[in-house]
Amino acid sequence: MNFTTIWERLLPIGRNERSGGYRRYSWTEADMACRAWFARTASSLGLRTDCDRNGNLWAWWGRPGSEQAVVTGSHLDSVPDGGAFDGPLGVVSAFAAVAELRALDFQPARPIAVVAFAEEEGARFGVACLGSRLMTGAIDPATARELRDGDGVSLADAMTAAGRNAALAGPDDELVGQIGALVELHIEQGRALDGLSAPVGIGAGIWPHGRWRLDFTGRADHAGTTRLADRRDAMLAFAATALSARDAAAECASLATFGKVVAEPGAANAICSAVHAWLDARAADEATLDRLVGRIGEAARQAAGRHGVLMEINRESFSPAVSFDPVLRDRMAGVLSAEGSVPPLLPTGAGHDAGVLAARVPAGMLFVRNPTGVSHSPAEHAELADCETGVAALTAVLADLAGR
Ligand code: HGY
Ligand code: MN
Ligand code: MN
Repeated sequence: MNFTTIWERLLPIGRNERSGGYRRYSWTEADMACRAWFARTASSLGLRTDCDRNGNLWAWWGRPGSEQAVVTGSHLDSVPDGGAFDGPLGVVSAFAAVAELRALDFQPARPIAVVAFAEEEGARFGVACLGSRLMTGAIDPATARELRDGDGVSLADAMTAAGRNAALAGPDDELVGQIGALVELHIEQGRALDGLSAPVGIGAGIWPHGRWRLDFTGRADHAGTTRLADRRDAMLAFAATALSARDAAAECASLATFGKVVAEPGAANAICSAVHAWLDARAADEATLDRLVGRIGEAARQAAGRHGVLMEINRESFSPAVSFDPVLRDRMAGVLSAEGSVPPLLPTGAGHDAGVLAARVPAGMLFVRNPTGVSHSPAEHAELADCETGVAALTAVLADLAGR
């Protein structure tokens, strides 16, 4: 069973024919189909599968808890109309690496586990890396259970509907204690490797980043009869804020994005009563991130004041800066250098479950070249040859970490 075989069985699941993007949101039909794929693939490799209290999927080679395990994997959920590789490349590569080791009759000295973390994108319930945060105690379970999707369905309801006992969701110290090291392989969400003509890189760290919800409350009115001077237009306050955010990001050498906006009531001939907008902000360090978000919040307050609109800003998700474990990082570099070229060290602005686990266990990342750098888009792509190089790199790293 090789990479392509495993990859092609997952590829059609949750893909939207019109956009060509993926709509794999946690605890939906597409997610359940992904979970079934995970179980079939694991079983065909002779691995024992488990779904933990937080909905994360595990496939075990060896008995959990017998020794500290070497864990590898990523996530299967997507952003709306995301690409095929963000997440799944890490899970498929993990299965392919295990298949390769078993074909070589490798005898691991400690358990190896393939993992697929739940709700990494936060596309349905708004908090990134929800499954790994719950597992590591990085989010309050009661808060998490009450997170709601766009239709008002809570995480607890969604898990219950999928046959899970949501009341159990929460820290899993026993499981975390069984992890000796975690390595997540992921498509690079950028073009550094392409610029360096390198197929594989090693993660150095992750920028601090977060999500803030901004609510602009104006006054609904008729688009065709309300004088401009009489309007309290939430849309104008939001629009001014979005433009200010771009300027603030440029001045702070950081990133700010409004990718999700909801206008109420959403009628072409009615002035908005409210606009709800989600800011994604990222910076090289937390002080800069604080400064960036502070400036955007101030710009929003001023814009709201100019338009007679109320404004509230609330943080919904935050990921502190991550530096991956230097011993694991250097050990992976040594293994890959022995196999050929010295892999570049890459910082990233993209969040990952490995970044959440890094607070509790030695964690590291391998990146696979993305020729265009495009991600969170149907256009996301990695060449098969680079994916196979990624599998070979992960196989060598697992053999080293789980070897005698
Ligand atoms: O948003 C991120 O950085 C990741 O894709 N969850
Ligand atoms: Mn992503
Ligand atoms: Mn990802």
